[in-house]
Amino acid sequence: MYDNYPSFVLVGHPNKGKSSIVSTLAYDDSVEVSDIPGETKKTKYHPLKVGDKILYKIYDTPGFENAKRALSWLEKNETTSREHSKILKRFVEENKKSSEFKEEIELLNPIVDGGAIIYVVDGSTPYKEEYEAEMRILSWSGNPSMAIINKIGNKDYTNGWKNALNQHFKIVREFNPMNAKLDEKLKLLDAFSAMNQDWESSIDYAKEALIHNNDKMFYNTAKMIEENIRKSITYTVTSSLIKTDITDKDKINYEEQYKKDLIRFEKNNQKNVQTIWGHNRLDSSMEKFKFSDELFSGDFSKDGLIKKSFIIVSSVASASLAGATGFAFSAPTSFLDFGATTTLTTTLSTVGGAVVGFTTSAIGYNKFINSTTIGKIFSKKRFQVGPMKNYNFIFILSARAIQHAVAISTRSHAKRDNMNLNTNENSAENLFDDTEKKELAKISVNFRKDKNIKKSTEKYIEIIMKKIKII
Ligand SMILES: Nc1nc2c(ncn2[C@@H]2O[C@H](COP(=O)(O)OP(=O)(O)OP(=O)(O)O)[C@@H](O)[C@H]2O)c(=O)[nH]1
Ligand SMILES: [Mg+2]
Repeated sequence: MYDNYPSFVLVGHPNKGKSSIVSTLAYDDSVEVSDIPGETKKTKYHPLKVGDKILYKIYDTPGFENAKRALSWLEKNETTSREHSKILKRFVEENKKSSEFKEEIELLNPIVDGGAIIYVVDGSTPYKEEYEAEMRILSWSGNPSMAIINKIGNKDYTNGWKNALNQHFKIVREFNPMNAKLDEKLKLLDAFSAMNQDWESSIDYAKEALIHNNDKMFYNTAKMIEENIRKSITYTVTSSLIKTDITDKDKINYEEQYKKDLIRFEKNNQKNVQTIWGHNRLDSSMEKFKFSDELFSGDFSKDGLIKKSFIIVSSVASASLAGATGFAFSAPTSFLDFGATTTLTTTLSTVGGAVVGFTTSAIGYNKFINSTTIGKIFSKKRFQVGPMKNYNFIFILSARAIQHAVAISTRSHAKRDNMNLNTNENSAENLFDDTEKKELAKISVNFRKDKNIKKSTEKYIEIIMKKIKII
């Protein structure tokens, strides 16, 4: 049945971390994990696939419920030990419909089909004789097998367990699904492959695929962060209506819109990064980005490169003569520094006769070009919030994205709690060295000016990769 790929079946007592181990090995946070014993009711498998090719399957099974009685059934029907695997098959066949051995049948199904046994125990609770029946039942299959000691609590009974497990299993390994890094997962796969030489090439290939996949996830994360940073740095909110007067209320609304959008972009980016890492169910939160003065008053530079005052709002306006020259020029725009408040400026664009009003940001970011013929009205106003001109913005946004990405990429898929990240805005100060700060400041300008985008993007991704790929 399992012709060219191995199947590994995680079995054991209820509540010992079988599903947690499956979760972390399969990079899947949808596996049912719970502190209530008996959470897993049905056997489920998780294939590791590269393209369409299955490299191995991992089975998550319910814990034993009636091991002692199941063993008596087997012993009652025992003929010779050579017949053990046949009798185990018969046990599964004949008790399929019984409610007494529901869990046993579920967990033995993939084993009688030839799956390798991975027996999971908790090293923080002592070995007791009741486990003996489970191990003996498993040995009746004659299948390749090994044991994993997962230390759930703080107490340590590992040595006692080792003594007992060594009687039944040639391979005994310690593994903690809550904090196992890639390296430890690869080592566990080596142990899997040691159960049967025929699986070596399949497992080697799987290991390579996991390493490759891991690199790819880091790259995709950095790319995702880059896209969001670029979008955020260049983002503007522009009034859609040209009015003669913009009230203070309007100004606040545009400003609020701008802030809300940036926060939304960041949240979306975090969701995307979580998806890259297979944390699809994770409910994460991060302290909100604060658009405070203090945040932007920090000086991140050694040589004044970044020491510039903060502008959240750039005034935008342009006047242009409609006609032969088209949008011949854009009027010089003043940049106003607002240390404390974010303010909107209004600008006037008047040209006698027919007026074409359009906006463009003075720093050359020309994405927003909107022309409206207004007829004979002489003066009209347009409002724009953004793009963020403060140099600190790229550091702070990047540091937040890095903090989140590291938390996600190191998070075990076995965890089921929410993730709440507290932020320390000053961490941006220490996260980057001087060279990186200069590079980031340059990248920030390039992004805003829509200049050297390819090179800036590559450089930015390189810096982010260096910061997130810490394992
Ligand atoms: N701290 C800690 N908790 C763990 C560890 N492994 C499992 N747990 C917790 O132990 C509980 C049981 O884990 P599961 O993975 O659901 O156990 P199971 O063996 O699949 O349980 P059943 O499906 O009920 O047989 C869950 O609350 C897990 O979060 C560990 O290594 N450390
Ligand atoms: Mg389970």
